[in-house]
Amino acid sequence: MLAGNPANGMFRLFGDVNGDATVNGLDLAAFRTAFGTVQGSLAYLALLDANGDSAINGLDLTAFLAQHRKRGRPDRSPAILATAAR
Ligand SMILES: [Ca+2]
Ligand SMILES: [Ca+2]
Repeated sequence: MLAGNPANGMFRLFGDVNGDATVNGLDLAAFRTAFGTVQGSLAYLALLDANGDSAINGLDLTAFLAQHRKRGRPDRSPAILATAAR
């Protein structure tokens, strides 16, 4: 399996549930749904389990909030988009 990283475009920012390369309110809503679940629960999302302990809890919330409002792909930064629009 090919490992994800920014260079091959397969990198996903932690907390980016919907894959739009930004961690924002939409992802927070998904996090809230998964919060308090454990592996095996329908609402459990492994990609939100920051520390890999098979539970989505406060430790993962701390990691999620650290990512909030971050963008995952440098080529989508506003400065690059402004340059491309010229
Ligand atoms: Ca997102
Ligand atoms: Ca966890």
